[in-house]
Order: sequence, then C-alpha cells, then structure tokens
Amino acid sequence: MSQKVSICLLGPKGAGKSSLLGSLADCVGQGAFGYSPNFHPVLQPISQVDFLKGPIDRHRADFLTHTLSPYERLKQELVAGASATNTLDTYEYYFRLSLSGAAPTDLKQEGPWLLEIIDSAGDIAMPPEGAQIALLDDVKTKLAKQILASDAIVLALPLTRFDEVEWSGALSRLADRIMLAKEKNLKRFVVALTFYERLFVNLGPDAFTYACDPSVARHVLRKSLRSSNCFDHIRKLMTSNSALQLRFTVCSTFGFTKRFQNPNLDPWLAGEQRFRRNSLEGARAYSEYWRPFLTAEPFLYAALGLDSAFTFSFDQLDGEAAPDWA
Ligand SMILES: Nc1nc2c(ncn2[C@@H]2O[C@H](COP(=O)(O)OP(=O)(O)OP(=O)(O)O)[C@@H](O)[C@H]2O)c(=O)[nH]1
Ligand SMILES: [Mg+2]
Repeated sequence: MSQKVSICLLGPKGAGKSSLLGSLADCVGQGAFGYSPNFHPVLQPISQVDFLKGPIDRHRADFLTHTLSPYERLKQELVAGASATNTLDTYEYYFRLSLSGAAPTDLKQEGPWLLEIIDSAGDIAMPPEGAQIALLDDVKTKLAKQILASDAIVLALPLTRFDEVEWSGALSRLADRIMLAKEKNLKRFVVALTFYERLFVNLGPDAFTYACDPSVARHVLRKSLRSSNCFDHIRKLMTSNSALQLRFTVCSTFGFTKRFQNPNLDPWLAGEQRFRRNSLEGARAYSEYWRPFLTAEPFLYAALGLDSAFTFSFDQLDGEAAPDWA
C-alpha cells in the first residue's frame, strides 16, 4: 500500500519555485544531493489518475500512445525560458517515490510513496508589501485549502539580504495563519534558500568545493537567521506545535559545472545532453557537470523526514558555531 504525501511549494514571486520543482527529478536521478552516495531514491512522474488510484496497469490501447505528463510539460516550459507561473490556478504534479540502497530499513518498509507537489504563483500566497495584485478569489481559496491539507510545506526563499526583503510581512502572515488554523495536516516545514550558486561566483574554480561543504551551508543559514527577524513567526509556529519538524537547507537549480567547478549559467539549454561537450564521449562525459545542486533535499525531507548533510534544524543553527566558522 502506497502512502500519499501532499507537499505545498510556496515562496515569493521569482524565488525559483518552479525551477526547483522542474529540476527535482534530475537531481534525484543524478544523486546530486547531500545524502549518502549509496542512497538511491527513485522518483518517477506519474499521472493524477495513478496518484488517486495507485499505479495501474495501462490498457493495451495506451501502449503506443504518448501523452506529455504535466511534469514533462513544466520541464519543457522551463527549457523554453518559461516566465512566472500563471496566477489563474494552482498546479499539481504527481510522483512515485521509492527507496533502495542505504536507506533506514523502517523507512524502506513504509514506501513507496505517492507524492503530490503543488506549485503556484508567488503572488498568491506571498504578495509583496503594498502591491495591488488582482487575483481570483477561487484561486486564493483553492491554495488556502491545499496549504491546510498538505502534509508538508517547502518554502523557497531567494538567498538574499533578508533585512531588506519585501515579502517578510507576507511570510509572517502566512506562518501566523498556519499557526492559528485549527484544521491542518502539517507535519513538516522545509525552508529552502534558493540560488545558492550565486554566493560562490567570485570563487572561480574553488566554487564547487566550498558549496559542497555542509559547514559552509550551515554558516550561510546561521547568518541568514541572525540577519533578520523575518523568521521569527516561523519560530512561533514551531513553538506552537512541538510535533512539527522544521529544517533549513540550501539549493541551486543552476548548480555548478563539474569540471571547471564554477557556477553554472544556463541550466535549460537543450535536452539532457546539453552539458556534454562535443569532444567528450562516453559515460564519463555525463558527469562533467553537477547540475542541479541539492534540489532534491527539500522534497525528500518533506516526504520522508530524512536528513541529509545539508538539512539543519533551528537548534543546529542556533547553537554554538563550529570553531572554523565562528
Ligand atoms: N542564478 C539562478 N537563477 C535561478 C535559479 N533557479 C531559478 N532561477 C531563475 O530565477 C527566475 C525565477 O524562477 P522561477 O522558477 O520562475 O520562480 P518562481 O518562484 O516559480 O516564480 P513565480 O512562479 O512567479 O512565483 C528565473 O529567471 C529562473 O531562471 C538558480 O538556482 N540560480
Ligand atoms: Mg513559478
């Protein structure tokens, strides 16, 4: 029997939510995450019907027909240079997640999981302060219901100076409303700081080495928490519900170029071989680049509650700094 997990992906406009989701399957497939290299999750996009009824045997008539899944369509749109997510609806994507390799045995026995991940325009849940954005009430109601029904929230926030952001009020309101809602399902909350590769642009060929160090991520997250009070209401939400599991993490859809190690510039150029240089053939060439980078963590933690080297709790970030980053 598969377990169903519903995950709401939220965050301000332009935080990189759709890109993060669009790179999730690649990240899981390539193992470009901070879990053990022996951990082999398999994430397969499925249809809504398969999610609702459990995977079903396709009728023979369907054998040769091929319809694009919503997830494939999302990826195609991203490759074509997609713009902001439309505010006219919220968008559900479905996956089947199973585990093999070095996963805790009790967790393996629980699986497989059927995931529903809900993407929406940032302006619906977290509009910028003072902006007059015309939105359909139906869409706001639909998203509110989805938020309260979800098992987990992945909150994507662009890695920036948090003391100057125009969405801190919206974030506080969102956390307060979740806290006050009586009927909610929420068990996990992941704050994912996006655009992580940008931090390393001046480090040239050392960029990837630093980005791969979990203590650097921890330092960045600690600094972000200390620099602003925009996370105070998330703390309150946590205090109000001791069963809620919260993690902070970092990620980058653009990732890094593996050979040259510097931040990658265009993740969607064309097709899966886009990162392969013409002169290089064979399996080795596929691992030339590391892109995306850690975009699996937010969703795998949201679904499984499984920590990687790059997921941190409030306690881990509030505690004494490691000596080398004090
Ligand atoms: N440098 C960098 N840019 C990124 C990354 N991920 C996304 N972007 C860019 O950020 C912009 C916004 O990305 P989206 O994925 O559309 O953001 P969104 O949160 O879905 O935005 P809305 O749908 O409008 O709420 C796009 O131009 C992306 O190409 C990343 O990891 N690094
Ligand atoms: Mg979007």
